[in-house]
Amino acid sequence: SSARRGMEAADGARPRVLVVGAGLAGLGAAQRLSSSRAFPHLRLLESTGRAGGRVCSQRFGTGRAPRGARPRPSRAGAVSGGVPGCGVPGELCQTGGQQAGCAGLWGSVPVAYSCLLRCVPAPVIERLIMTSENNHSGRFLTLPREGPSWSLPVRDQDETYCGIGELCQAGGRSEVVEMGAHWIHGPSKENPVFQLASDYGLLDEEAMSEENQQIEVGGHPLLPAVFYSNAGRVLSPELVEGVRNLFSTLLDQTREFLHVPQVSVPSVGEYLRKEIAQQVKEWTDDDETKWLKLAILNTYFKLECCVSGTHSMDHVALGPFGEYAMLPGLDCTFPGGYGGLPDCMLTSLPKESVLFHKPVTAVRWGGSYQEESQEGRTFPVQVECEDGERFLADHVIITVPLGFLKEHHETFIDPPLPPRKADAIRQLGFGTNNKIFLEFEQPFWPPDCQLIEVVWEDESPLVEAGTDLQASWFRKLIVFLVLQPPERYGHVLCGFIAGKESEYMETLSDAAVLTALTDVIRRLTGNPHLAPPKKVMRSQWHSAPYTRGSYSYVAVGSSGDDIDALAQPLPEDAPQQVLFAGEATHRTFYSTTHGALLSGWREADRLLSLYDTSESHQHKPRL
Ligand code: 6YU
Repeated sequence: SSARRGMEAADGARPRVLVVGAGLAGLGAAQRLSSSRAFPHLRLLESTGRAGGRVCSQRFGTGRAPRGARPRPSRAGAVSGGVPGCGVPGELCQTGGQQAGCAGLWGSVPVAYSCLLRCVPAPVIERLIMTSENNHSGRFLTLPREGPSWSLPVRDQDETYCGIGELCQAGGRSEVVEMGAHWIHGPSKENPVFQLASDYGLLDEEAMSEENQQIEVGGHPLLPAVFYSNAGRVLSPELVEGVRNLFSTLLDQTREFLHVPQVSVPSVGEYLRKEIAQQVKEWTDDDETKWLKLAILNTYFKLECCVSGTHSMDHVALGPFGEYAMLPGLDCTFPGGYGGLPDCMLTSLPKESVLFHKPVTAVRWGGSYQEESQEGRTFPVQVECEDGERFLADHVIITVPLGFLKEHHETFIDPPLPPRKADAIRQLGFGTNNKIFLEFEQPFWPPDCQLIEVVWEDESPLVEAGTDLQASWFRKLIVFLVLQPPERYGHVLCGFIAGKESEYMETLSDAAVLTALTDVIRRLTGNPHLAPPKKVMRSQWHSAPYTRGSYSYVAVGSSGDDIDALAQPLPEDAPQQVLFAGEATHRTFYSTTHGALLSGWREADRLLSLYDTSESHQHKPRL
């Protein structure tokens, strides 16, 4: 009809928007824009084959064969009990098991089990079924998608499904571990990642409890820890506690320089060392205790490097350090994997709008580009991908990591970025923090221990560290989380290692990493015969070509103004053509998932307000 043709013509005239990168920033921007009718022409271009970016859940370990589980033939599919009952016995369920009532209900949300072995809220699955091309193969319903593929439903009526297909063959199973983001930092009302994850039913009851949301821990949750030293002894908890209190008092002081016009030293590291040098003079302990206290302090320096994602705290600017904001709430994890969040966000987007394996190589702006097929209409932006495909648009939201921009911004954006923005990219910090997962047959740590910290007794923050990476890279790995609960994970440690040592570790083979860490653990335990870990897996964020590191920090020589400069769209006057989002563009929540998500929403809102259609503001994400 002519009315329909009219509507199509009106649609054709609507703005075209491209989003580059399907991490939380890109997904957040796309989700918000796609919930508005003002933006029917939305494309999300992602370089890799999956959504999530630095949110990346994978499976690891063989765990324990759960009681009562019989080895079963491998099955690519997964089970949905429909309602009620996802068919996965509570003890096997990734979402917290019976306690959370997973046999069919997640809180009040019916759940099904996906091929990724995650519990997925039923509304998401319904959408998947609606939006995907259904394909029945045997008893499994496979829903093909670009990116993660979903296999669903068909419950084995007469058997109790063990849910862990192929892994059951080995008599064990693997569990979800996080290669990237681990916690929701500050899970409480103001945290949009917490809110969205709660809406999707991805969190357990404890994380969502009011009590949990009110706990304030200043970014450093206390877990029952054991401190091992390289001399093969366990350090006295009293000694460690005293040193920890000293370090956290000093660290709190470093956040007080925000509005101080002139700071006496440029970096957090130098400030801490200056204060420690003062304090040492007043210590009345014997020499051995003094050295031990300094060695423990050195462990805390390395831990802080992991938190800030930097090689050395000497690289982290003192003045702006207090600008990073912390939200209340005891940090929590996703029982079924952090990746459930980007997966859910992805399913809310029109399928054809998301293109995987589409690395963008050039963003041209300020031009006048024309589609061959559509004469007359011109677009200011042209985006070119590695495979040569070009997309024209009115606006592009760039959400690639700062590490990628540092390496490519000179050729990636044309005309080049104004000097103020290019300087911000150069000056802000973007370092590496990696994880190394180790699975043991038997734990060497006590049953109630959730954190293992490593102290090298011959080190001190007041003495320059060695620089021979090959000989000593493993000394930078100073903390292991014990993945909880052991009934679910078996005996798996997650080590954190930051800085150049972490980047060096990425160049080694799995076998070399395993050998080096076996040696370290034998030294820590004083047991030269301790069995090596049976499995190792690690992240390699610095080598990842579309990330080039882990997360941003405000480096010496930069400030929060650089973050704002990075976030500034181009051109400065509306209508803006090139917009910037991503964790490194959030002035107070940089380096976090909630910073990333908020930055994506911020840029989507910028475009929404540009067109300011009353119909366009329906921010509630679609499940
Ligand atoms: C958090 C946590 N967490 C551990 C580790 C890492 C990170 N973070 P993305 O990179 O996700 O997306 C960009 C996409 O663009 C990506 O998919 C690319 O493939 C794509 N792309 C790139 N180039 C492209 C091209 N050319 N064309 C097309 N596509 C392209 N955050 O909240 N809790 O526990 C941790 C942790 C090992 C690596 C983390 C954590 C950081 C988050 O993961 C990260 O910020 C967001 O996921 C980024 O989303 P995005 O969309 O911006 O980019 C005082 C003070 C101290 C400050 N620090 C406090 C500590 C906070 C950090 N804590 C970290 C701790 C851990 C363990």
